[in-house]
Amino acid sequence: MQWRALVLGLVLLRLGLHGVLWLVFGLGPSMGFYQRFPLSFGFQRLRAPDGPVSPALGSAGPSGPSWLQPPVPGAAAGRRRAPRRPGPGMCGPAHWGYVLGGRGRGPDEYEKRYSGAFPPQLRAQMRDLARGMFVFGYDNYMAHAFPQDELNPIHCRGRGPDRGDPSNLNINDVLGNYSLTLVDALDTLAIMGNSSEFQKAVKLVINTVSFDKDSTVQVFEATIRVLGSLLSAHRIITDSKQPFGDMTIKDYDNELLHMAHDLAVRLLPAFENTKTGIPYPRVNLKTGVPPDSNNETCTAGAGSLLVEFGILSRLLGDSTFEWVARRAVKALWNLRSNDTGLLGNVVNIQTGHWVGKQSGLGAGLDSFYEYLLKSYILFGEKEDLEMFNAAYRSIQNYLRRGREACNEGEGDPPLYVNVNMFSGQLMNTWIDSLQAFFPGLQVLIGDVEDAICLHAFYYAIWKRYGALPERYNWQLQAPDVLFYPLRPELVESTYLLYQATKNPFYLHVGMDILQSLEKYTKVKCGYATLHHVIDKSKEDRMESFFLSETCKYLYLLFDEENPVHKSGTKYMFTTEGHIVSVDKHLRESPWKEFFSEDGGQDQEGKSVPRPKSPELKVINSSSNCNRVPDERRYSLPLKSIYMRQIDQMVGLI
Ligand code: DMJ
Repeated sequence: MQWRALVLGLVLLRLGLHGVLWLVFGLGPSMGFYQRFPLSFGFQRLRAPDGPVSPALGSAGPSGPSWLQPPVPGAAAGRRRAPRRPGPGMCGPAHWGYVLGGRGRGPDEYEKRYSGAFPPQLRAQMRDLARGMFVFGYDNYMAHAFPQDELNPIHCRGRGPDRGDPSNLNINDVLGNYSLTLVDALDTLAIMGNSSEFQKAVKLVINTVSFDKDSTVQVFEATIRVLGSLLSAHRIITDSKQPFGDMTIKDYDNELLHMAHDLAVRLLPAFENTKTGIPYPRVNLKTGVPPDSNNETCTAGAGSLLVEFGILSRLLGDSTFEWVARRAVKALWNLRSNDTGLLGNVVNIQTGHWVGKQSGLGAGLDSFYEYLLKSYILFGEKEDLEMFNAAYRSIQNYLRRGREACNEGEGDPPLYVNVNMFSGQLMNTWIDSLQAFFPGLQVLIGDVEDAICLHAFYYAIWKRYGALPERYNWQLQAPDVLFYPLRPELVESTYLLYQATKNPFYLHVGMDILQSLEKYTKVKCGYATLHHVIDKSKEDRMESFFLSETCKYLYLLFDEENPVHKSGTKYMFTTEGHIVSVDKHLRESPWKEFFSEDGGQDQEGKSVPRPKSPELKVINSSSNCNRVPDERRYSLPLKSIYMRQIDQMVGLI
């Protein structure tokens, strides 16, 4: 009989508790005890102080985040107006602070952690840590890997193209047997003020690197990592002001520019025999486009060549390179959806048919957007800006989900999702780590508010794993693809946001990133790719962008006095992080009238012949642009309740 008494007691207790909850919280019996207990105060629909139910933080709500829903028509246009203030009927930040377990009066944990000053000694310490990181990777590459392309940092060996397996594109697209890591690292040496090593490295490149190689590489990778670096180093050497110290090379005879020219000529076959003008994705540096070449290319790969090709053309006075790169951009642009204005991520270069209809900001499209804006900044061609502005509008209309303003209002924080380019409908629920570059681009166009929010989302993911997983599923709050190959994108955005806001928050972010790189990726001879961001197992690979971008942006973040910010020259970063000064000479294009308005085809769809190449002619650079200092200060760039919200949405707290 004892067990019956026990059961009866439990039933009575449950009914009693149910009754108390019903009375105290006004929960109707129909909601069901088991359904609603334990009560989730933070993530269901909240009751606003004055009555009506307001949609609040939706991430753990029954239907998931509001990012699953299509954007409200016209919301993007509204976002460009002044941020909305919470009205009387809205669930304002103060209320959320309470609901989310705000820590009462006084500064909460976010304010305590991030709002304090970042002492100059600590900044210097972090700058030295970033420099040490670069030096450790670079010295080990030189000791164990040079003249091969990459360093295997765990086994202290070099790595070149995978000749045994030509289909190993992960390796062969990038490694051309041309001392990639050394070439890619050149301007980082200059930015860090290491003139002796810069001079030594340039001479090594001139004396030992050749592009006459039987290597089939991706046109995009060879362009951004090698061509871009050669051009950047050439400009540093020939800059009459020498802001980084003495980076001149005795008897320099434009060798790096000649090498850039040689490489670009070897890439040109990719632009031939294509019906659309969109280039083949790969070429063999000796023999041109391989006979079995793939006709499909990603949009970013084909459409982000204009910065490097344009600089080369303008330095040489030879329109060829800019012409083919611009023709590719326009051909892609003309294939955008009539309805949404969006582009897909993979296209057939002969038919112009979209093979990949996903439109997003990450892999396959990222640098396409970046180079529309950066080409305009560098060359001043209005059509580039017009394309960028139109693309940005479509992105806001179809990709952006979440609340209207970053730092005001209610609902989920803004996030940019992947959609079908024709319908604008959500295609999946992941974002990738490449997309973390986008806040940096938003800084360049002055959309700092939105940049702050998106950056905070990526930083929250970083805090959770000590790295960025290649793909993160925001619905499952878990990584979809687990590796982290030392990518720079989050650091890049952190650096640019720091430059725009001067808010010490971004120094804290940089310190966090530096420390986790040291902790999780440092190995015997360098820094290793994380194979798995959760168990922190590693792969024996250090990609060249670790030295050319990740270390560079970290160093610049903490090096307040660096000539990149202080010299009076305006610098722009290529997509591989190479600096180019924004120079009036690059804005002169004597061949403009030769360019076809609609891309590289005539009425019958035949390729328009390229203009002839004049003789090699060097236009020296000197800049006269002045930086406008940005004096804005914030207490926290993103209000702490929103930081907490984001941390909760990635399952961090
Ligand atoms: C770099 O090679 C470039 O930044 C490129 O645009 C894409 N991302 C890689 C590094 O992640």
